[in-house]
Amino acid sequence: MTDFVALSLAEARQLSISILSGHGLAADHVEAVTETIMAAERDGCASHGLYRLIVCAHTLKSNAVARSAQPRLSDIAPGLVRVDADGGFAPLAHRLGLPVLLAKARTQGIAAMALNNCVHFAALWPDIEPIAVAGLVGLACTPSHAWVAPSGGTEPVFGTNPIAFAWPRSGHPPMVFDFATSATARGEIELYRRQGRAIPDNWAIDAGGAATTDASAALDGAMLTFGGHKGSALALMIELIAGPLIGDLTSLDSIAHDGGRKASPLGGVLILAFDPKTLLGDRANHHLNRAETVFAAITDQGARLPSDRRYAARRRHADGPIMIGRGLYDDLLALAEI
Ligand code: NDP
Ligand code: PYC
Repeated sequence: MTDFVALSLAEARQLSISILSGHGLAADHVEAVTETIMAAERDGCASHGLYRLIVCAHTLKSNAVARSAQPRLSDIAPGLVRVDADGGFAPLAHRLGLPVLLAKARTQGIAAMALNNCVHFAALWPDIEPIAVAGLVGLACTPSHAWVAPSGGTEPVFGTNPIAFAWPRSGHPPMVFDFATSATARGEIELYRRQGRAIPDNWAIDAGGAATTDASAALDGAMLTFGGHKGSALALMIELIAGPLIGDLTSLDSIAHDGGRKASPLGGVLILAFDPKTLLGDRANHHLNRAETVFAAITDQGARLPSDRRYAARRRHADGPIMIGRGLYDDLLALAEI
């Protein structure tokens, strides 16, 4: 049975700050990365919560991220903003660009932000939930490293390429979904490996191309897309629109750039924002309310909306501790003492 350690959010935050600062990350990045990791831990996203500190520390030790990167914003068109992250972790670049993206979407109805040259180690929903909190609709995607075989193939081409979507709701937190286009996130398989657990046999193939339930063999082989050719096509789209379309790396480019260091991926993120008020004028609220009919038709039959589990975890952690496995806690303490 796993032994758990209870941490307050303040203790967990301090652990993150100690680890990231101790690995030489500049203070403004430490703060932004910590906020992203804490949001995931608070919302019960284990693969991208405190566990990510191990990944970020490894990325820092591998010199695969710029420790003092200075993101630069370019206002390239009425509906387009670009932020060059300068090879740093993505959250600070996102923070710089988000207000400009929102302002552009409000005047143009639709706007896009390209985050370029960034190390994206995180869950994607924190990038777009604030768009829906501001009353707009958000969509984001990013390639990663070539770990995933296309449907019908056996060699990795795609990243785990997440896609996230956020919809504003009156009187409720936004409806947000966010998932990898692989059968699961790579971080999830890494957690199975840490816990010595077998993975489902439809997540990955081993290096010889055979289905495997061994997490290590899966990580050394090729992950599979979700939904066969459908997930494969979505993964391909993400390679294209958050890679070449915004002048950034594909997952094949990113893993080649990594050169075996096994650090977090380098590349771009494409974020779109739509403003219902600009698109629909006085009819915006009427049409947004029509979405509520769809949500009710889902929940009234006992199904749940994406993000409901996350918000429940957020409420639980508002006045209670987070629980992390003893093994992870010990590994994090060791990293904090470096
Ligand atoms: P999952 O397969 O667990 O899917 C998660 C999404 O599906 C969430 O929006 C979740 O909502 C929703 N969901 C799950 N079960 C249900 C259900 N029964 N009914 C309705 N909705 C449901 O996630 P993945 O393993 O694919 O991805 C995990 C994370 O990894 C994501 O946050 C993703 O961004 C991140 N990632 C990041 C990458 C990067 O390059 N930066 C690469 C790949 C993944 P809820 O949260 O409420 O459960
Ligand atoms: O879990 O697949 C993943 C992932 C890649 C980059 C960040 N997370």
